Amino acid sequence: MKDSKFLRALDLQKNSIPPVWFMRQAGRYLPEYQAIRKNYSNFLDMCKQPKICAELALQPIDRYGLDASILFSDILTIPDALNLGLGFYEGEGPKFSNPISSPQDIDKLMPFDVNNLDYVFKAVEETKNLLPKNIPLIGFCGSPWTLAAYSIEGGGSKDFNKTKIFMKENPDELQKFLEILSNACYEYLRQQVLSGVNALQIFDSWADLLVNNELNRFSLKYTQMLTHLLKADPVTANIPIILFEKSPNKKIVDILFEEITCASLHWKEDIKKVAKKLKNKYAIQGNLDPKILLNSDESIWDETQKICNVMKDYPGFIFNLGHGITPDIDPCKVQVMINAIRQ
Ligand code: 1CP
Repeated sequence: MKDSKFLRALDLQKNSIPPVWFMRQAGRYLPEYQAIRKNYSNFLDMCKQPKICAELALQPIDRYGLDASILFSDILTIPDALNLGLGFYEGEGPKFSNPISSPQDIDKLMPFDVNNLDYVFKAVEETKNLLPKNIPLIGFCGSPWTLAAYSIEGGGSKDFNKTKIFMKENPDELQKFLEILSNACYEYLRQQVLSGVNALQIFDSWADLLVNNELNRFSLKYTQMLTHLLKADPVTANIPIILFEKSPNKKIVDILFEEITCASLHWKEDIKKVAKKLKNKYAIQGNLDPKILLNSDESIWDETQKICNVMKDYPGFIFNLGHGITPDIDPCKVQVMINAIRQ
């Protein structure tokens, strides 16, 4: 794909106008998404319809002319494929009917079969068919740690207390589970690449639950196991990898490792400081605080331009939010941000 500003940035090249896409760009803040979503009581049933997923992935591309598309799916498809029984029902987040409650549950897990996620790979193919030829598609997965946290907790949570207790009481079994998840993520991403994705993003959305050496021991070690597998495989070796760590207790510059192409910065990171350390080594994606999109147009314009100005000479900059967009954002405010980037 020759004409992609996004892929050029991942190749550490400068673009006169930075490419832009944003985390959770398809989803609940868009009325066109809600119009389709209302036909499904369980969100996962919608994710299992490849043609619908393709249509949803295209919605923000059609509306805003973004420079990259992200597969419409969810990170929790892997624990669902391990038979943990995922459902998303009215007014609730994700819930597992069969969570990991004890070390025995890990021993009893059925082997991961990537074919159970065929609906995702079909969604990749359908999305590629609809996308303009110069717009790349990003595939993704959750980090092994983040997937383990949801699997043990049985769904979303403010504090993930069950997970923290499980980690303290059963660290060896947890590591066994993390290894299973690392291999599953590898097979999952490999198949996404075979189906047509052009880049990969790993979401470590619960990195901030881990303190001190726990971050290395339970998260980064397994993300790295995953990226080693990807780099050792000729199918995936040359696919750029973007890493998002949500507000880890360490700075991103102290966490990154060789296999990563691009750091997706959380909004709490100081992009100017990070850019100084990462220049010519890693691409950077980020990092407007999504809450800024609740402010006045002037404020959105100023904050967006601030980031663009800091990054204007950085080889490999991709404009993004510092975490996913939230359902309370007015889609018109997103347009203000995009205009400020492209002005
Ligand atoms: O009710 C609804 O309409 C479902 C809302 C929704 C959507 C639109 C969920 C449930 N998932 C998604 C799609 C999704 N999820 C995408 C593709 C859309 C896009 O980005 O354009 C992606 C990339 C994700 C990734 C995802 N899912 C993450 C990582 C990113 C992040 O925000 O940190 C996480 C943590 C999830 C879990 C999840 N799925 C859905 C919800 C509400 C949640 C969060 C649960 C929680 O912790 O409370």
